[in-house]
Amino acid sequence: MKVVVIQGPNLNMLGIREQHIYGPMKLEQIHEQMKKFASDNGFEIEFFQSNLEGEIVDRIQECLGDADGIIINPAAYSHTSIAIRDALSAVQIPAIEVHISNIHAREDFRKHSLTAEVCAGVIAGVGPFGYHLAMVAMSQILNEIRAAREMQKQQNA
Ligand code: CA2
Repeated sequence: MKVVVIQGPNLNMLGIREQHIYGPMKLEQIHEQMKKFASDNGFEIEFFQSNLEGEIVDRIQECLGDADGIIINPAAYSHTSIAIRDALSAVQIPAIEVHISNIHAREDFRKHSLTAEVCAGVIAGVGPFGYHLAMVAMSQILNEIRAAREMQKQQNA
């Protein structure tokens, strides 16, 4: 089974600027930890970061028929992008949204996420550890999907 991790605009700057908000960890370090979790738990993982809304929409669409789960931090697009929300909704692949900061404790414009409403779950405010929690949640979801497929196979046999 495969999980695709999608990182939105400016997250490539993690660990370089604004460490008081987002901490000292670089995106590559976060991804290394996720890679280890995936290999320990027997699933494939791919990473994608873009600063462009359309590229994120394209990457979500490419998940169709290819990925079993999506972990996404749409960053600022969480609060503005109907296009990313529609793409997540269209592919019907379980997605977990991650926010490093607690968006509910920040400016009003960050408190609402258009994309979170079409995700299976949301994790916010626990720093980069949120990506680990998303992996734990996703592996649970994938196990449930696997078990449901097995059951279906047995019923069809
Ligand atoms: O808390 C999060 O993960 C956010 O998705 C991060 C976004 C922000 O617009 C959302 O409201 C909450 C911003 C990502 C920008 O990341 C930077 C990292 C280092 C330096 C500058 C920006």
